[in-house]
Amino acid sequence: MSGDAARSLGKGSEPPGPVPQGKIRVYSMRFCPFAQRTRLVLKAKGIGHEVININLKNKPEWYFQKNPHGLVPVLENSQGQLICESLITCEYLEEAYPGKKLLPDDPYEKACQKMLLELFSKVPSLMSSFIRMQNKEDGPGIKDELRKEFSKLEEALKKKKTTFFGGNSLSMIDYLMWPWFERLDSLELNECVAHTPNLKLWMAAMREDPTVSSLITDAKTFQGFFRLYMQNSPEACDYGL
Ligand SMILES: N[C@@H](CCC(=O)N[C@@H](CS)C(=O)NCC(=O)O)C(=O)O
Repeated sequence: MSGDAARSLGKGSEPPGPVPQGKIRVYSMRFCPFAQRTRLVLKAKGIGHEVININLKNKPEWYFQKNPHGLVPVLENSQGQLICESLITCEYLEEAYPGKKLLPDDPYEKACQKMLLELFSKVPSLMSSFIRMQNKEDGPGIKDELRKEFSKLEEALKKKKTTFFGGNSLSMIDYLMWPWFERLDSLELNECVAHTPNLKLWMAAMREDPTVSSLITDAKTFQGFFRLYMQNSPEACDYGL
């Protein structure tokens, strides 16, 4: 079975066959925020796709032929073309598929989305440091750093006076940032957005979006995954299935 909630493939598994005509495949992992970007864009644009989850703690040998770095996400199309790196996959989907447009045509507006992504760019590594933190005493420092990064995004929203980062409707930049905000609750990092009212309103509006809400994972499940992942358990990627 392939799908968002399919068990992951690990060492010793058979590589999946060619991608059927008219479909695209994403190699993913249920809890990966980078792969979530790609899955959000696939859903938002209504692109017919299949999901193959990879066990990142027990990777299939064949997966390195899809991505020599062994990371998810990777897209594979029916011509056998492979696209890796979450931002590149999202841009590819936007260009290769019609349907709902997620990026503006206007070059300036497009540049604005890229500048916002730059403002956001430290958040993934800060959150990853928080998850991997060995020493609890490092927590307050990382939280301070996150507060600073969220203040920059708060300022951007305040200046723009819109609900979403690209305007009054949701666009690519919102989907690209969302997965890390979804995880704040499970990591008990909500205090880092206590001082950013506009960002909190944005988070609430994001949860209302049908694409976002269809891919939401509850905090308890994330916590179970994080615990096993940090123990390098081969069961981590299938937590809760
Ligand atoms: N820069 C990459 C990062 C992707 C990434 O770090 N994915 C993680 C899972 S969230 C991964 O595949 N980890 C496997 C590993 O580190 O071996 C992107 O944007 O796609």
